[in-house]
Amino acid sequence: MGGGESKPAPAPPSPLFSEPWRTLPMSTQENLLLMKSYQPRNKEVKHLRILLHGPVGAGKSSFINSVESALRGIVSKRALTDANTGSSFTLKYKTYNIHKDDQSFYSIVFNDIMGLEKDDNKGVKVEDIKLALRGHVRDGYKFNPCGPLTEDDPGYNSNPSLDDKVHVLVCVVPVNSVSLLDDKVVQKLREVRLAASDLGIPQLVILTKVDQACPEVESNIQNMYKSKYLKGQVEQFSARLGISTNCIFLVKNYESETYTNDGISGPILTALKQMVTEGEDSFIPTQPREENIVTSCFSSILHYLPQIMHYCTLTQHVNVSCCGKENNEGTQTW
Ligand SMILES: Nc1nc2c(ncn2[C@@H]2O[C@H](COP(=O)(O)OP(=O)(O)OP(=O)(O)O)[C@@H](O)[C@H]2O)c(=O)[nH]1
Ligand SMILES: [Mg+2]
Repeated sequence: MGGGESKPAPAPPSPLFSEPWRTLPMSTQENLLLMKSYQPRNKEVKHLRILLHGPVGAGKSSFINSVESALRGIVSKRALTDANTGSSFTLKYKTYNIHKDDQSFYSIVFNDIMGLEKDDNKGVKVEDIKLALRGHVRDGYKFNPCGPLTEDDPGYNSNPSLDDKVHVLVCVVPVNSVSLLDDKVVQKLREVRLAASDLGIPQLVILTKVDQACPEVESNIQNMYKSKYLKGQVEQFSARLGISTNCIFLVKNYESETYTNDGISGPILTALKQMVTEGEDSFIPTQPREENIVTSCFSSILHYLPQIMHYCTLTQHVNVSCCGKENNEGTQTW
C-alpha cells in the first residue's frame, strides 16, 4: 500500500551531440591531391615553413610523423618521440621535409622544437622561439634552457632569407591538459603568439590525444567533432590563449597504429590544408597605411553603391514629384 513502483532514473545525458559541431568538408583524397600540387605562390619561397611549439610531450614530433604518414599512406616514425615526458625529448631545432616520390618533396617543411616548461631554466626559451620565427636559428641548433641563442653562436643565422623564416606558427597542446596547463606555460604561449602576430605570422592550434581524453572517440574517431567534452576544451583553450575557435583543430596522432586510415588522416590533412591556406596569406605583402585607407574607402563606396544608387533614385523621384506638383501649379520647367 502506498508503495507505487519507483520511476526508473532518467538516462544520463549523452556525452555526444547527435550531429558534429564542426564538419570536415573535403575528402581525404581531395586534400591529398591539393597538398601534392601545392607550390608557394611567392616564387622567392621554396617551402612553406611551419613551426610547431608547445609544452613538453604535447605530441609535436608525433604530429610531424602523423602528417608524413597521412601524406605517404605509411606510418612514419622519423621524428623521434618519447612516452616519458618529464622533460623535453626533442632537444635540437630540426627541419623535416617530406618525400612526395623518389625524386621530389612536398613544398611544406616542419620545424620541430624543444618543449616549453613552466620553469624559466627548463625547456625551450621564449626568446629562442622568437628568433626561430625570424629565421635566426640554424637547423641542428641544440637549445640551451639556461640561456638564449646569441649572435656569436654558430647556430645563429644572421642573414635569414624569406625561406628560413617561419610562415605559420602552430601551437600543439594535449586536449586533456587544457585546463591543467600552468599559468606560466600559458603566459609563454601567449608571448610567442604576440611575437608572431607582430611579425604577421598566422597561428593555428592543434589539440592532440583526443583518444586519451574521450572514450567515445577512442572507440570511434568519427565521434571527435560530436564530443561535448572536446568542444568544451576547444572553447576553454580559445579563451585561455585568446585565439578564435575556428583556428583550433582536434587531432589524434598516429602512435600505436601500424597502418594509416582515413579516420585519423582526415582531420590531420584538414588541419594541414588550413596551415597552407593561412601561410599563403602571410606572403601577401602588407600595404602601406595610406594606401590601405584609400583602398578601404574605395571598397566601402563599392559596398554601399547599391544603397547610394537607390537613394539617388528616391531623391530624384521626390524632386520629380515636387516638380510635378509645381508643374501642376504652372511652373513647367521640365
Ligand atoms: N594516444 C595518443 N598518444 C599520443 C598522441 N600524440 C602523441 N602521443 C604520445 O605522446 C608522447 C609524447 O609525444 P611526442 O611527439 O614525443 O611529444 P613532443 O611534443 O614532441 O614532446 P617533447 O619533444 O618531449 O617536447 C609519445 O609517447 C606519443 O606516442 C595522440 O594523439 N594520442
Ligand atoms: Mg618532440
